[in-house]
Amino acid sequence: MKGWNGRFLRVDLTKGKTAVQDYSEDLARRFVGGRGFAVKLLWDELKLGTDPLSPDNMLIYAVGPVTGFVIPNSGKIVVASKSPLTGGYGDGNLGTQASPNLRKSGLDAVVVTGKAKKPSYLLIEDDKHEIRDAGHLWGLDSYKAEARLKEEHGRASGALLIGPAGENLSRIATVVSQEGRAGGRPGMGAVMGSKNLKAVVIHGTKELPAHDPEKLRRLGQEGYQQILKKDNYKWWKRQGTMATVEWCQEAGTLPTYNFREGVFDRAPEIDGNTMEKQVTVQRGCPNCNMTCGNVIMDTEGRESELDYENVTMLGSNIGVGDLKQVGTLNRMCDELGLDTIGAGSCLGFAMEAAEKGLVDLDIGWGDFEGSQRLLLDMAYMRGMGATFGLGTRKAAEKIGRGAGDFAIHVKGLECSAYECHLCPGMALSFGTSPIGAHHKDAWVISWEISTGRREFYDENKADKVIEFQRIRGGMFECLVACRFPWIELGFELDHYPDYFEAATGVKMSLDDFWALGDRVYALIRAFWVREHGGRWGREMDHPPKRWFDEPLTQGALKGKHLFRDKYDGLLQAYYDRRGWDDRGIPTKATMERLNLSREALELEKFVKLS
Ligand code: PTT
Ligand code: SF4
Repeated sequence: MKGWNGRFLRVDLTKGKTAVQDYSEDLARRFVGGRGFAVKLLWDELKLGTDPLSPDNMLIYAVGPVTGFVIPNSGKIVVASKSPLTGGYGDGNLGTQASPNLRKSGLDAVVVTGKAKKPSYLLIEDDKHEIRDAGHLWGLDSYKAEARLKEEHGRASGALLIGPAGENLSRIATVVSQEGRAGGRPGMGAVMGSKNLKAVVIHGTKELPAHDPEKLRRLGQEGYQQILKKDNYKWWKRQGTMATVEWCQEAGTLPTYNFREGVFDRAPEIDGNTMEKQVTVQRGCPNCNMTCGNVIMDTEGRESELDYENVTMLGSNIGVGDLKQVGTLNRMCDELGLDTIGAGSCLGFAMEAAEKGLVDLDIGWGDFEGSQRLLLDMAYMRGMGATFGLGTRKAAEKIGRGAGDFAIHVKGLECSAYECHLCPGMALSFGTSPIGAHHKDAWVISWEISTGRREFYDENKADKVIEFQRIRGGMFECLVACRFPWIELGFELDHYPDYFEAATGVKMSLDDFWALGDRVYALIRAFWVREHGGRWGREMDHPPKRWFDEPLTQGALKGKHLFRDKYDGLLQAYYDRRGWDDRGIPTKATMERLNLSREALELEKFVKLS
C-alpha cells in the first residue's frame, strides 16, 4: 500500500507496552483514514458501556493518506474517543507538527488504552516508541509543558498535550498543541488525563511513501499557487475566521448572552476590524500558505491566537466587549487546555443561572474577573467549577429547577458560535452533527442566509446539510486535510481525489468520497445507538430548547424562533435522504448498501432495524 503507511502503534499504558500493528488493505479502502479509522476501531474494539474515563476507553490519534505530504493544508490530525462529555462518539481535528511527524515515523494512527501508574508521556521517534515519566510536566500549563518537551526533544518534534483541565478531568478539556491550536472538543483532553497521559511527542524522519511522488509534488505546488491567486486570499489573510464576527452581527446570528440574542451592542469592539489593528503576528498549521492564526497581545501583554469561535464564545456570549480581555480568556483556555466553545458556553450558562438565582455564584454578564476565576475553577474542577466543568448538560442536571431550559447543547456537546433562532438549516446541522453540536461537519449558515432564509423550512436545507456533511465530515476528516482552502477560498474539491490518487494509486471519484462519508456517518450513528443500548429517538437530534421556546427580543430578528413541528419535518426529510428510519437509525438496507453488512448484524443485537 503506497500513500498509507499501513501501520498503527498500539500503546497499553497499564502494561507499559507498545506494539506496531499492520492494518488491512480492506480497512484502508473502506475507511481511508482519520475519522474513518477512528470510528471503525471504536466500533470493533471498544467494550460496550465503557466508562469514557476508565482505562478501557480507547484514545485514537489518526491521520490520513494525504496528511504530511507537501500539498495544501495537510498538517492536521484527528483525535477521537468515546466522549466523557456526551457518552457517544467524539472527535476533533487540529493542526500540529505532530501530524506530519506521525506520518514520517511510519505510522497512520496511535491507539492508546489503559492507564499509566504515574504521569507519563509517549515518545515516538521513528521506530523508537517509549512511555516516559512525566512527573516534571504534570501540573504545568500546556505552554510550559510544550516548551520543556521541545527543549528535550528538539524543535522539529511535534507535541499533543493537555493542560491542568485534562489532568483534572474537566469534561470540556481539549487537546492542545503549538500554543494556540486545539482539538477534541468532546472532552478528549479529559480522556488523556484519565490515562495519566500528559503528552504525545513525535519526531519522524522517514520518507513518506507515495504512489507517484513526482506528480504529487507537482500537484502540491500548483495547488499552493492557485490558492495564492484566489480572489478572497488577501481578505482571508487580513482577518481569517475573525471576519465572521462582522458577518454574524449583521445577520443577527452572533451568540449573545448565552444564545438569548443574536446581536451584541459591543460587537465592533471584538470583531475582525478591531483585531486587524492589534495583530502582531500570524501563525498556522504545517503545510499551509493561508496561515489564519491571528495573534494579539492580551491584557497581560501575552500572546493570544484568536479565531471566530473563541472570540464570540468568550466575548459576546458572556457579554465581554473588549478584545484584549477576550484575548486573556482565550489564552487562559489554551494554557489550561479548556475548549473555548465549551468554556464560553459554560460561563454563559453559569451567568444566567446566577442571574436567575439558581446558584450561589458571584458572577454577572460581562464580568471579566469573575470569568477568569470560573475558568480556573472549571479547569481544576473545584468549587462551583466542579459543576460547570462537567459541561452544560450535566451541570443543568445537577442544578435542576429548570436549568436545562437554557443549557445550550445537543447530545451534551455545547453549540458552537452560531445563533439559530432563525436558521433551521444550521439548527439541523447542529442537531445531526455526529459528535453533538459542532459546526464543523456542516457549516450551512452562510448558504442558508444568503439563499434561503425566507423559505424557512425548505427541504433543500436537508440536502445541503447532507452535502456538506459528506464533504467536510466525510472527505476532509478521512483524508485529514484542512477544509479552509475549499470553504473559504473556493479551492476546487476536484483537487482532492487527484491528491489521493497520486498518494495511494487508488482512484476514488468525488461520488466515492460521498459514499465514504455516508458509511462513516452510518457507523458513527450505529455507535451512538449501540452505546444507548438501542434506546434512541429523534429527539436526540433536536437543537436546544431555547431556540424553539424563547423568541429573540432584540435586533431585526426580534420575535423570531424555531418551530418544533416544522423542524421535525426537516429532520424527517434528512432521515429520508440518508436512508435512516423515523428514529434516526440507519435501515438494514442502508447499512448493506454502504458495505456495512457485518456491522448491521452487530447493531441488530441491540435494536430491531427497519
Ligand atoms: C474546533 C473548535 C474551533 S473550530 C475553534 S475556532 W474554528 C476553537 N478553537 C480553540 C482554540 O483555539 N483553543 C482552545 N483552547 N479551544 C478551542 N476550541 C474550539 O475548537 C482550527 C481551524 C478552525 S478555527 C476551524 S473552524 C477549522 N476546523 C477544521 C476541522 O474541524 N476539520 C478540518 N479538516 N479542517 C479544519 N480546519 C479549520 O481549523 P475541534 P486548529 Mg481545532 C486555539 O478541533 O475539536 O474540532 O474544535 O484545530 O489547528 O486550532 O485549527 O473558527
Ligand atoms: Fe491551519 Fe488555518 Fe492553514 Fe487551515 S487555513 S491549515 S486552520 S492555518
